[in-house]
Amino acid sequence: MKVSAVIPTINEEKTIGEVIEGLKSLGHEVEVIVVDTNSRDRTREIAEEKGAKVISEPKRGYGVAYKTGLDNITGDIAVCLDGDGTYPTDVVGPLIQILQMDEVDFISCDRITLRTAKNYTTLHFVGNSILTKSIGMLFKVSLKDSQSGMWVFRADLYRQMRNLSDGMSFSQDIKIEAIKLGKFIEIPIKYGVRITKPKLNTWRDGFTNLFYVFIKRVNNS
Ligand SMILES: Nc1nc2c(ncn2[C@@H]2O[C@H](COP(=O)(O)OP(=O)(O)OP(=O)(O)O)[C@@H](O)[C@H]2O)c(=O)[nH]1
Ligand SMILES: [Mg+2]
Repeated sequence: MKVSAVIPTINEEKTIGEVIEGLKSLGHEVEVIVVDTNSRDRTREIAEEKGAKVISEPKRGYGVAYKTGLDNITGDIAVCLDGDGTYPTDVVGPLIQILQMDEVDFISCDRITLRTAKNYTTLHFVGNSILTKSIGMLFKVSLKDSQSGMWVFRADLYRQMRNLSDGMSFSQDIKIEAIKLGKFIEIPIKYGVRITKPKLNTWRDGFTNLFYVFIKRVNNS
């Protein structure tokens, strides 16, 4: 069984090395693919030094980067997470075990259950709750964290997914598709504090994601 990790990056030189090291020390055969969009720092060089394959994706978009990365994986199990060091790599091994044992197809890591005021601001919590509840109502699903950016899943499931956004709303779309196509669960994880500048724009991306919840609902009907 082979594991493929995909990490989208823009200027993550401070943290990308530790994320790759964490994934490489899991004890599985792990292919790490970093999809980089025009970083002006040493992200690409560091990723290569740490043994990742770097794909340059000049077109901006979190979803664009993930589609490019996931189209290139060769493993049976995909692991996706940020390059900013906020998601824990040490839980990936157990998550893979759960995926194998329980015949689960898609695990999304939930940051809300164990959130603290420090790692998840009230503003983000309120925005996330509005999005998560809207998705819950429109798709009749029960979710804790619709915006989590860490997932472990069967690569085959991804190949069946349709209508995934190019922007930040890729994150909610991939969960909606996974719930539709397979056995989906959420597992609480401890989220870290971002030490560098986020690419996410809270208000712009919050409203855009809400808009795309409705677009997804129309596309799925
Ligand atoms: N290749 C690529 N990577 C991106 C793009 N936008 C964001 N990223 C990366 O995707 C990951 C998620 O972006 P973040 O800025 O951390 O967004 P977030 O996790 O929702 O928000 P924070 O809470 O601020 O961390 C990071 O590793 C970014 O570097 C993009 O357009 N292209
Ligand atoms: Mg992040």
